[in-house]
Amino acid sequence: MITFDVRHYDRIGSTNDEAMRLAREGAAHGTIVHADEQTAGRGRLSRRWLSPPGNLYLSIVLRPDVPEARVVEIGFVATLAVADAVNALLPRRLRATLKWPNDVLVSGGKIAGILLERSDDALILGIGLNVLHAPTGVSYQVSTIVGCGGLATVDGARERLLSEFANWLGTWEKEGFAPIRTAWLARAHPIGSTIRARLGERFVTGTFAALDDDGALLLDTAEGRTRIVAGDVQMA
Ligand code: BT5
Repeated sequence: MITFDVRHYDRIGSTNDEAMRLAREGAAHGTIVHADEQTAGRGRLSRRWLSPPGNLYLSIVLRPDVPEARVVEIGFVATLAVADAVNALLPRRLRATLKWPNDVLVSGGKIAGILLERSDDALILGIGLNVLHAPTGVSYQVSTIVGCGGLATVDGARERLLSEFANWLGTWEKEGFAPIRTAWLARAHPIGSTIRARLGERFVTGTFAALDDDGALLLDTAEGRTRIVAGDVQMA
């Protein structure tokens, strides 16, 4: 079972950048950078992650013993951990739903973001979770734990998230991707949902057919079955 060594910072540029720096200095598997506030929080594809005080921002140094092709599976492990932590903190009538690949939504709003990056021989798993503060100026709907009627402090959310992550990571290490895939599907948009995906410069619309054995999205479109390995999708 992974053990965590949490390093806390009041304010930092990006916890992923600091975790990368520590990883280059040899930081161990399970080293965590947690900041109260980020001034240069990052999303995927150079997008910004708005990071005012009141939410959870952390990055975990991971040194898993798996081939490069399986690294993407860790994003799904993290997504499940976030979803289960969020569910534990929300009132029972509300549940987190997942959108491929790593979005966690509550009441249609994005409550968390996951950014998995490589740093030489380590992986850096960055997680942002909106606990108290819903940032404004975001182009789509945003949710927070407290805004959805949940009860949580940032430190309480961190403890819950890390315990869920340790459990799901242990399952993945022992049993591989199959149980992760099954659990992800149970919390995600149903098979048959209409999804619009960006493929480079163009968009395709199709119905969700399956999550492939390696985490790729399988869509049934007018052009036949399409396999999407990376990118953004919207529910149409
Ligand atoms: C993500 O990117 O969802 C990954 C975000 C990862 C953030 C964590 S925080 C700790 C660690 N350190 C970092 O520097 N980053 C990681 P993406 O799918 O590209 O979504 C980014 C988009 O989400 C932005 O373009 C905004 O529209 C929206 N957004 C920005 N801040 C948000 C927030 N706090 N809550 C919800 N949506 C937000």
